[in-house]
Amino acid sequence: MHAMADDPPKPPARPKRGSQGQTGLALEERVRTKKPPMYKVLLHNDDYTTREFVVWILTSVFHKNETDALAIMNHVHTQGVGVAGVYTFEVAETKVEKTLGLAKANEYPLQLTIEPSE
Ligand code: TYC
Repeated sequence: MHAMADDPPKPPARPKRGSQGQTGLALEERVRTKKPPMYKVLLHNDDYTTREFVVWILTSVFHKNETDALAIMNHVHTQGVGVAGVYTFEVAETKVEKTLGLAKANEYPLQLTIEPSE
């Protein structure tokens, strides 16, 4: 193609914008709008860990009240598995590590797993 002799000059390109419409904002100034992926910490039943220890884990590590802790423990005891909480991956990992450390220190075989939520 050949431009006409008197075609108007093109204006400068529009500034490229980010997903939030930002132009020159520093990374630190960008507003976090997207929710991070969330992960379920699953608690697994076994025949040796005491009910009392599981309730204590749920109150002290997972910050459940006594009523919720008892309900989760009973759910896991009868159904085999249950959700201790839903967190970002890093928080989920830390709670699993803390729980496994406490279980090992008390010689309980308590097991937990992490799985994506949704
Ligand atoms: N099944 C255990 C018992 O009868 C109690 C228990 C509940 C163990 C939940 C683990 O994640 C668990 N003592």
